[in-house]
Amino acid sequence: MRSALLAAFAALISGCAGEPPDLPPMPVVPSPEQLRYQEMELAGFVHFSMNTFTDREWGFGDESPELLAPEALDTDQWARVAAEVGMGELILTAKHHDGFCLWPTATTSHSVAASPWRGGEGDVVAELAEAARRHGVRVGLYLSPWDRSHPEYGSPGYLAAYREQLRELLTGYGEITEIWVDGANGGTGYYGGANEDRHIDRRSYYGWPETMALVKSLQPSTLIFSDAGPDIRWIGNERGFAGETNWSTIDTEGIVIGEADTDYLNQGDPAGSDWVVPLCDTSIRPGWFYHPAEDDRVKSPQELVDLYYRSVGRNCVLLLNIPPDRRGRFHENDVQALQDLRRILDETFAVDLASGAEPRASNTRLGHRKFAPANLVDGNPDSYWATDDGVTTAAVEIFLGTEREIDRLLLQEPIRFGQRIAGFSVEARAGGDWVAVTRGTTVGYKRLLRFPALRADAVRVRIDEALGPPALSAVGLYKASVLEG
Ligand code: FUL
Repeated sequence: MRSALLAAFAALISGCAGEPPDLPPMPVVPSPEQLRYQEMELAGFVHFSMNTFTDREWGFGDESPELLAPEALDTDQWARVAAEVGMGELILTAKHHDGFCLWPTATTSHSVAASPWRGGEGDVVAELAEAARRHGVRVGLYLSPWDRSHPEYGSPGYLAAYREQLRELLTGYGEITEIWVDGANGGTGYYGGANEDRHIDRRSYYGWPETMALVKSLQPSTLIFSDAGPDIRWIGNERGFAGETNWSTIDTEGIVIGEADTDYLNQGDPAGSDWVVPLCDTSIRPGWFYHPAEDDRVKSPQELVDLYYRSVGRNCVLLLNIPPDRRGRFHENDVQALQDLRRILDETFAVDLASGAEPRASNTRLGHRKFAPANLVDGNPDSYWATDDGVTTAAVEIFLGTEREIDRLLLQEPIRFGQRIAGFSVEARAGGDWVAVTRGTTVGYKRLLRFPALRADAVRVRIDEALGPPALSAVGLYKASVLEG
């Protein structure tokens, strides 16, 4: 009875006072699927196909299906390792440039159905999809537009086959969260025995608007990756890092897949009219496919951690390629490096020294607790601090109560309302004096900054420039694991 009365009273108060509306969104914001994708942070790329067995990076298209002979394909190991490392999705090369299809397609005889592997009954896409779902990992597929095996590549007949391949993949394997459209295109190839050089007009040949509409009609929530989005964009290099300035917005109109301005993709565009999640792709080894000679050239855990800061820590998702070997398993060296990466990140980010600290802000929207700086350190990703309309510079201060050693700073914007911050600087109070620590431009979903360790009892983040009233959902302070090196 008493609690019912209290609840009624609380309802009355909040009805009178009125919870203020959320921060008005910027004109361009992410879709719920894009938000979910960005929050995933880490995904795994799986380059596995004919090239695994021929020791090549780009097959010509004349490889015999008999060459596909994994001794012990273990997609369960791929998915288990991905889940342990914190990857939310695995993207498989269902078809690379050589045209060999890892599923029994009706569009070409150049597929697993023509291979003696599993007696011609094999289906790598199905095996991966089942394993990934067992481990709570989502499934994306890479389907190369360039096809060096197909006799009709370059004419409309191939385009029909390519679309049919998409239809098979998006109707036969459950939920596919991403379709990956690569930019490499045209040139020499087998092309059904023609053995010639074929070039297509990248602007028109694939009829991308219709092809992408087909994907969406088959699975509306599938996200499409390409140089030009529409949902996820290439970061402009294959070394896996974003610009220090990185806007999630770009103008996709006019971008031709395979001919994009890589600097534009690397940094994004504050005036862009499309929200396109930036994705950093790179391989854990020099090549995308497995080569025995690269077993000792796996990136070190420290190199991977550095990549994490330069991708996830710069408002990107990191898509890290782990090429299965000829057994059909991730190699032990790769698995070790991934496990060490996870361990180091867990150690560095285990203790947020800002958690529960006392924050202050130069301005709080409407002076209301809904936008209070306490939201920066409450561990709740949905709560946020924001300023009043018309305010584009502000400062937040975090008082730790006692001096702590720090060398990492995390900032996050509540990007469901858009991306706003364009410039910020950071100071720390060390021995009673405020000293400059670091500065940056964009924040976005997540910004991580590294700086030499110092002892401080307070940190100030000044927002020096923003496209609208600035907002932050988190400020975190950490001392890096000694294993970061
Ligand atoms: C490139 C391709 O040519 C490589 O083989 C690889 O698949 C990489 C992810 O994209 O453009």
